[in-house]
Amino acid sequence: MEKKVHSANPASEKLILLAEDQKIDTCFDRAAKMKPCPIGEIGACCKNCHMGPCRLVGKNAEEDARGVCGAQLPTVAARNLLRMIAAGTSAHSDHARGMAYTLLDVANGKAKDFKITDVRKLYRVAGYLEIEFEGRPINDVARDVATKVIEDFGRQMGGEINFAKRAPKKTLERWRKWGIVPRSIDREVVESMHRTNIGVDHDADHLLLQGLRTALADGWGGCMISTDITDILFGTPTPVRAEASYGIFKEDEVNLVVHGHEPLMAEILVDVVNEPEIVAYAKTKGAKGVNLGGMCCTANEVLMRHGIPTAGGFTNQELGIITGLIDLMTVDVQCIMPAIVEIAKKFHTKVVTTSEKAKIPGAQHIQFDEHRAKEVAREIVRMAIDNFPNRKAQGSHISDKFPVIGGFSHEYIEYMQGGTWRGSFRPLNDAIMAGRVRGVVGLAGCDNPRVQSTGLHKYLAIELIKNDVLIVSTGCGSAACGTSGYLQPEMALEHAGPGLREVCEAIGIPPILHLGSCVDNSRILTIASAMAAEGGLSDEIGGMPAVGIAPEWMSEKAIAIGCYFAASGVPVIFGGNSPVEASKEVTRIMTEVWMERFKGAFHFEPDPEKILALALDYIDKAREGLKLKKYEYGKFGTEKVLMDMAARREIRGHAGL
Ligand code: NFS
Repeated sequence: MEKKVHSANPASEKLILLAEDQKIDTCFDRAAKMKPCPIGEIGACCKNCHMGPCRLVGKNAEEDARGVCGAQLPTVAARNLLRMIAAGTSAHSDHARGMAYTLLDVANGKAKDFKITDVRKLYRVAGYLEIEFEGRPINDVARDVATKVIEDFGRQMGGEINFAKRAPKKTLERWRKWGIVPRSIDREVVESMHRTNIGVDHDADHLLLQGLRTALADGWGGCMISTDITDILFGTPTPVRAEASYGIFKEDEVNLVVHGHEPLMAEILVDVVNEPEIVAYAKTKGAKGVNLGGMCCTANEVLMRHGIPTAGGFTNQELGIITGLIDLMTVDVQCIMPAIVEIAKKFHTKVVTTSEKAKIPGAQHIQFDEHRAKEVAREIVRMAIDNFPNRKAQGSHISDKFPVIGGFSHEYIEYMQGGTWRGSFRPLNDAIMAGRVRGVVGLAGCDNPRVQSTGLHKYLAIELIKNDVLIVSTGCGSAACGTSGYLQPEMALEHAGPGLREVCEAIGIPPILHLGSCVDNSRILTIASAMAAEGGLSDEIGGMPAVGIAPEWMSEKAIAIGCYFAASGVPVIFGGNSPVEASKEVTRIMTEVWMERFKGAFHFEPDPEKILALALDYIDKAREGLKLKKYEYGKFGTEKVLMDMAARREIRGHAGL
């Protein structure tokens, strides 16, 4: 029998085999041993009260099966999904709340180690919020911005979240028509938990509409607030060189890894690791310095702004430790496997939890506090340095790594298409209209040990760009592309179809644009809104030749993201089995009914080839709906999207392409 390949990343596979040899348990072993519960997996298990858990199974379950209270499958599957959306929304949004509080502290002079880095972005956001900024002190504007977005968490008496009006007018009108404009983030999460309590809301469609309202509070609330404030505090990303995969760890330096999601401490560490006293201290322990690396979405945050290298996404966290080269790993919140503590014990690695919200038995806890950020960061770096001499000649010092170009904020993509004053989405819209670019896909979400990890991302990334589809990627989608070498513009251009390649070379962008962390999926919403405003395509997000794909999703956050894209008008395709498969009615609502109402849909499809076919079909149908030129490989109109040579050279030089 052919041996199962666990990961599409050869470096990961080497580490998995090494772990097997040394009897080190990883998520890949656990995924093989722990089969998913077949009832819970398809959404047919209700455990919302203690008369159950009730299993709604059997022949004709949709019609016949009932829980003790009488709940039927559509209710149960819809409630389960709504709880996933609420959990995902709360995660992103709690992260955003921390960012908003930090901005307020900075404005009030209470977080002295942070500053407002991007005043232009502050003004842009102030503009969205209708806050006066001309001629006012920066801190006053920042205070007003922070205060106004903080209202979005707890507004009580109806109303709408502030950034809903950043959506195209027609999109917003659809939301209003169906009553899904979020009132406030916390309120939607609380109401979702209330409605799914025993004996409250039993109408699947009604529950799912609340799901969309909650998801919109995530996308146009939590995620967008987080992206914007992170840009204000730490700078809006511009193209930057970095590296990806395990080869980023250095033999002769202290390797400190930041893992999790919140960028606050990681940003401070970027400065602290290069302080002369720190470097001198590292030398006293025999290291040349301190090498900062990232994991998961914290990695994406600091890669986008500083070129800090990434060891990869979700499934790389245990494997990174097995290299034996990580002296200390800090973790804050989300997507952190508690198993890393067990693996770390087999090596010399120290795991340090830093969030007041998250502790792991066996890990050391050092509370991060933004009011004394540098002090805490220095304590952690010194701890990493002190651990360097304990490194053993153990583990597998893998040297594979790939160059990466990241840092594509929506502002920069706009700038690339016409410069500071003429920035627009005209060239991209024109290229889509002419059929050079067939459409756009957002490739996002987790990587997953239940499939050949990162393999689905890799397959889809290459096939899509071959088919002239521009990819915007985030989170572990970006990590999967980065650790495969696909975020090197030359490599991606080599695979891209002729139309896409021509456009990318003309504008000076690669075919796969790394947009940032998972909360930065909000940048895709902003890009889609800008494309609608630009004209020539759809005048709302719905109807665009655009699709969202999360082929290896596993997190509840991914479900919230999928739903906010669907509600915004984007057809979404997730890999793996459907968590609502038990109910045909719920599946119908999420595909057909949402398409009619919002021009978005949510599919689950485990077969990657079918995901590709479905995505291309959606794109082609959208092109047809917009009466655009039929896409034909290698054949496109003669419209020029090109700028003059000087402009091209300037932009490409800036991007380092
Ligand atoms: Ni988003 Fe998936 Fe986690 Fe980031 Fe990665 S697993 S849902 S991409 S690190 S949040």
